[in-house]
Amino acid sequence: MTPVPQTNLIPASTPNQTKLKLYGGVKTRTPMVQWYLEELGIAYDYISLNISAGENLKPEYLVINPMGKVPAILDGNLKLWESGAILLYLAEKYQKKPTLLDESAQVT
Ligand SMILES: N[C@@H](CCC(=O)N[C@@H](CS)C(=O)NCC(=O)O)C(=O)O
Repeated sequence: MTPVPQTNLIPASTPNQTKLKLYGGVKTRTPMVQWYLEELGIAYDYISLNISAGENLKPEYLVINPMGKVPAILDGNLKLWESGAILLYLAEKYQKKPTLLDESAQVT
């Protein structure tokens, strides 16, 4: 997937009309989330931050994740970080999470 340019980290258009945005970087935990998005077949834009250059600590990214870490997603108005939380959110949103507690415990 081709990364989109860094200039506008938050899309100018109405968030609800935009594709999910995945913010990540090389040699990070981003591929876990990217893999799951691909598995689910969800359209998304990948914004690759240069962690070595400190792009994750710039104010425009801290609006997405005040902790300055990747991965993070912007889904509509929702800003979410922590790879595990993102995976659970996606599983619940796309109804891939088991409803039975004992089954759910196997994947969480
Ligand atoms: N527990 C977090 C860890 C996030 C994290 O530490 N990300 C690293 C890359 S894997 C990061 O953003 N490092 C950049 C920095 O600390 O400046 C998760 O699973 O998402």
